[in-house]
Amino acid sequence: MEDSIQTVLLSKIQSVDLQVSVIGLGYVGLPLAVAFAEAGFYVTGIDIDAKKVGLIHQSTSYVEDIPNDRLTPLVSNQRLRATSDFDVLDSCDAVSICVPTPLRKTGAPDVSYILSATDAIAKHLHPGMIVVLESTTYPGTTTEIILPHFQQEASGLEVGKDFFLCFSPERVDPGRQDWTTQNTPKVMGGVTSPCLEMGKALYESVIETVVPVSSTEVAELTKLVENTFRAVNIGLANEVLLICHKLGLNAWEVIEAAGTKPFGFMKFLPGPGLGGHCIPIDPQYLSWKLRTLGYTARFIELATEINTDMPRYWVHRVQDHLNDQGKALRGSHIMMIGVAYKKNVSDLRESPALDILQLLQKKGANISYHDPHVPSFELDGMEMVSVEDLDGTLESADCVLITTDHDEYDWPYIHAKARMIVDTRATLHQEHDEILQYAKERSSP
Ligand code: SAJ
Repeated sequence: MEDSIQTVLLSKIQSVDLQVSVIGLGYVGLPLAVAFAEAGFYVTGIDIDAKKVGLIHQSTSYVEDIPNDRLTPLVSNQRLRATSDFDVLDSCDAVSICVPTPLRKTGAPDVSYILSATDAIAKHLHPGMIVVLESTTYPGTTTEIILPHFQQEASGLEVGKDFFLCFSPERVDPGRQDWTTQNTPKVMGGVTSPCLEMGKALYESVIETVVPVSSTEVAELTKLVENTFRAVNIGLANEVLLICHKLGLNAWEVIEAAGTKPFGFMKFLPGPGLGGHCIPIDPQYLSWKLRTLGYTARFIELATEINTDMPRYWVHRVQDHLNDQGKALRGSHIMMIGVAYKKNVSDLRESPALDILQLLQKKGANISYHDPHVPSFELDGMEMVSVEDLDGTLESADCVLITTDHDEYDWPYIHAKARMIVDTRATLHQEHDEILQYAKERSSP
């Protein structure tokens, strides 16, 4: 009797004789493609951006987590290739979708990239194919959007028998060295049990721990709960800052002291607001889905309100500091240290520093910035370039506003040089072990 499709697939996975494809070669897709290639699979990365395709062929990485020397051997021995041509899917056994899932201007999910990838795959869907969606999205996307499209375009194929469809959320934390694609546990849900079995077998050949769950909806919601947890707790940390401002206390000291509790507390710190293309966005996917079901996710709405308003809070702090010195914000020179959305990355997406910059400009301030990771950027038609002379600008600025605490900076030096500092990251605040040590010294008889 002819081997079943599942048996053939499992043996191809075990013998690392599978043609794997990854659609979307960004900060999630490229590391995943590299991980599959390093595990010995033949990987074809597909991206509509010809520039990315070209750079990969030159073994030139554009993703901070993947150095060029990890690409070179894979490209030269043809384990990893890249293309913009979706026809390669005809010869692929597995395809992972790692495309962006932004928000529309209305605040509703923009799943257009998932739809394009789904449409492209549907045209090449064939027996023995494993399809895994990794892009963060609302519960129901896999079974309500992808599956019906496949059933419509490839009606002769049965899910769980001829092809296998899963959801497995990405958990990449850009810039992180300790947790990588290979060693970060990966949640996996399948449309059917055979789907889960196939998806799990494929990913276990590359990722140390695959966590099976009972459905794609559970996997989709798991990711949103992870990031909503962060957004809500960052919102609480920001509200602690507002509370401490009212009480005349240092929020970082309070939170670091709370962080000395060895159980039952998880430290989050106040900041300039919520940046990145995940934490500010993903909870909106969940609250949008819940609104369609007539439910308001109040924690998400409240956290969004607090986090979104932080840039305005910090502009008022700059205004108050200048005012204390008899200076108006209008006409003052503000030097911003760091514009990326978080330390040690170059990503500007949703960066609160840009919101602060625009608010300050609207009030007539003259802005310059320095960021070693962002040599220049364009914002609403305005080109800005990182200043060359950091020292000189520190001394001449009416106020130095610290918005991104990159590790490269010598913070005591910057605090000493500046005439006035507003520090959204409390770059000189004591870490909790120092507070612990201080507490021990104070309490010793
Ligand atoms: N932030 C604070 N206070 C905090 C922590 C973060 O204000 O205590 C701010 C950051 O400055 C940044 C934003 O929140 O603007 C998001 O920070 P983040 O550390 O969550 O960074 P992301 O969005 O690059 O990465 C997150 C992952 N982060 C961590 O696990 C630490 C993780 O939640 C997801 O794997 C990833 O998004 C994703 O792709 O979903």
